[in-house]
Amino acid sequence: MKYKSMNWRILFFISSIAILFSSFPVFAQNDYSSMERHIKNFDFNKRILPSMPDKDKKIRVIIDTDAKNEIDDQWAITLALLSSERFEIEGFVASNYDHSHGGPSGIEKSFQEIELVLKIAGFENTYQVYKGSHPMRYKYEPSESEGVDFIIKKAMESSKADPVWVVALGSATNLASAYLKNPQIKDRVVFFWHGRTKWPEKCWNFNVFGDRLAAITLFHAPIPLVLFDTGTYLTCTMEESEENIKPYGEIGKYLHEYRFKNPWYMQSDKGFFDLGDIAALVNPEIAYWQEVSCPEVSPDLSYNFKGTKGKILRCYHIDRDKTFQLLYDKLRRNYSSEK
Ligand SMILES: [Ca+2]
Repeated sequence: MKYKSMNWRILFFISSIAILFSSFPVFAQNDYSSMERHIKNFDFNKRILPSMPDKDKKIRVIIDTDAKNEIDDQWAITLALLSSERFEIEGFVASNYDHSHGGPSGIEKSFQEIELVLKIAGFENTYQVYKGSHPMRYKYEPSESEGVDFIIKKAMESSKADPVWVVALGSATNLASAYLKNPQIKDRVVFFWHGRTKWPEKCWNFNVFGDRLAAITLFHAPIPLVLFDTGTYLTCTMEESEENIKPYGEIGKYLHEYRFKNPWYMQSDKGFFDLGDIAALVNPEIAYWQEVSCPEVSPDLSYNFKGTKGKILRCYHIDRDKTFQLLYDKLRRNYSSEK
């Protein structure tokens, strides 16, 4: 009887210890520390340097966009939708953005805007749209969301020979988080990110400010990266969009008339930055590319070229007229009968 009572006490003691440990994030901390070691100890000579596939080759893309941020993402999404000869679109992820009408509600607004553009352009219920994550809290901790899980899922279905291209037109949160949650994706993806930074001085742009930790992760982790780093001059006058955008379908009308929502959107020096990313992907021949040493990014966002992070591909210029012409031609071809 005495022994039986002792056994129960021992069992109770062991159970209590197990419960105590399971209530602390011991393993999460180990994951966090091992991720830091994993990145710091990686041989960056082995970082995959992406190359742009010939324009005749089809590529699978996920489009990650802060669609409601301002005005250019809607134009970019439309060009992507009308480029089925180039893109097999796997789906969309709505990303965060941080200004007065975004912040905590930015992801939901981006999600609604993607759905709206798909509907107006005639692609309702054609593609999956997922909500992305709020900005990261810590350097090596992924910010979780269904959008991040979708990127991981599609990446793990892909291969080194046929990677999925994750095209990010907003902050880098979902890309960085997908990598941090499952580093195995690095051999199965190409991350194509709209940086438009102050190269070679500073990693300085609205998309960087939206999630600095995520932006820095794209440079510091062994991810195949294309940095779209140009496009400020991708401007379009009201007269030009009235002639070449507005007449073509409901979507053309929407894209043009959206400009009336804000005096800034109507200005002739307003850039349609993200249109450049999609145009460069549709036809890499209208853009200019360079293989560059990947810099480290300091906490003050200055670039430091130490030769420690391998190489990335950088788009440093794109032809303005050819960029817009791609969209104009496709709108005309697809919606002329609705004129
Ligand atoms: Ca954007």
